[in-house]
Amino acid sequence: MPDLMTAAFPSSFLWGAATSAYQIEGAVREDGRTPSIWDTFSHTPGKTAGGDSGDIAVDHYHRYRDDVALMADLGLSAYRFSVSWSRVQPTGRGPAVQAGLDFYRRLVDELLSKGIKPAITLYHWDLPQELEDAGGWPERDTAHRFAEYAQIVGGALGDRVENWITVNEPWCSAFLGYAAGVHAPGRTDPAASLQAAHHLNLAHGLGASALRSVMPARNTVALSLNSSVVRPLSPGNAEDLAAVQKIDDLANGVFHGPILKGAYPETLLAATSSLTDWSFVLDGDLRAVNQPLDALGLNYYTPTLVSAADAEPRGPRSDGHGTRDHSPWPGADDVAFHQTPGERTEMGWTIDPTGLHELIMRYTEEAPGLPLYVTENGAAYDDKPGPDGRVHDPERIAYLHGHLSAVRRAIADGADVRGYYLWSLLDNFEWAYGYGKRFGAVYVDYATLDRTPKSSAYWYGRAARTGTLPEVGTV
Ligand code: PNW
Repeated sequence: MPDLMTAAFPSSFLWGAATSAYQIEGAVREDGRTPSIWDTFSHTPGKTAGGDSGDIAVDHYHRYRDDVALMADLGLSAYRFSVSWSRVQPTGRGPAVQAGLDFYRRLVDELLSKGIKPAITLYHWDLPQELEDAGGWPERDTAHRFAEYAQIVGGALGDRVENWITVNEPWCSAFLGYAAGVHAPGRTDPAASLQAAHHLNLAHGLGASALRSVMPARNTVALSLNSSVVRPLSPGNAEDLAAVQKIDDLANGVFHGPILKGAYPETLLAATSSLTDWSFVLDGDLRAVNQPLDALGLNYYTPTLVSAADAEPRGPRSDGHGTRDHSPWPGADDVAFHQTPGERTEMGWTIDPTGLHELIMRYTEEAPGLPLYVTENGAAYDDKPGPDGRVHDPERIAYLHGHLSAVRRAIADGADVRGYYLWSLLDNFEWAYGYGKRFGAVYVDYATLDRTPKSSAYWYGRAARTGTLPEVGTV
């Protein structure tokens, strides 16, 4: 029996990296692109650290060839990126802008020429501002507009891109964007955030149908969820277990309920009944949302630790999302969030690879036969070039080694995990945190925009080329 830690991954396993349009492209006013909600939000004083915006980001729009060459040099076999909706459809509706589509076609062709398999995310949080002005995600029509956009992009690139993801982390869009207000569009309306969540589900369903109507049948359609692993502070305490149920519904069930099972969890409907009667869920919606998926993407960073809120706090509290006045958890004021013990990354997120194993096994049980991808996993550290100009990031190597080992263990336990996309290829615009948090395997000098692969990039590249995990400390 080979040692599990050194045992090879399946030979077809995809070793990828991931990015998103607004976080890397820049060129926000070029070739007909119009503002998205993230342009508006980041230009609103006080919304992002240091007033940072994606105006220039890492200039990937102009440097995509170099970035693809970097991936090829490292030996990656897949790349997940997102399309900027307002580059393709500036008003969020109507005919496409050819220059916008051409950029993505050039990028895809560059990837294919280097043997790197592209995966397209259609929506990674950058709603065209015009659609927000018309009501945004709480407005039902936005889901129909998304389906139209999906059809345009699928029609243009479906002949050469096999793997498609409709929406990325709808939890962040709905609840950080419309309840907590820490992400664009910065609204703080709990009832509207639940409506937004439903319309994101509907967008996924209508978008998946639209994609399938224009693409070859061999292509796969998935979505990426930042499914939380929610754990009780005191596993023997019934009130803490009720808190777990509540947060699990709001983090996971609100999406995988309708998408995988065709219904919202009864416990979710009950827990939010004082905020909404869910009458925005119309006849036929659940059928549109609950259509067969070809794969599911899981994004995982850290577990969530909760208890019932009681008068005397038990230990340090955190909801993992920084301090905020408004909660991203509608109807869960009776839940307290705690810091999971253990070492943390620069985001303050506790490092716990067992959570990734748990998450994969959960979906292996709940959705038997559904292929899984880890569509994001990674860590932010305070990276700096050393005197030799190199960037050493042993903490990130340890993080990746731990989480990839968890993936390997899940595969050994019977999970059908087809690939892993490291977040992120490059240091980039980390949303409300601006450029202060570096998630890249490749370091970006923000003064010159020069790219320098960190030691983790070489470590990961070796894993990709050999299909096994190099020992930590060997690059
Ligand atoms: C994900 N949370 O964001 C996104 O898909 C990426 O664009 C992002 O850069 C990356 O993870 C790192 O943050 C998240 O508050 C943002 O739970 C916030 C949360 C989760 C994921």
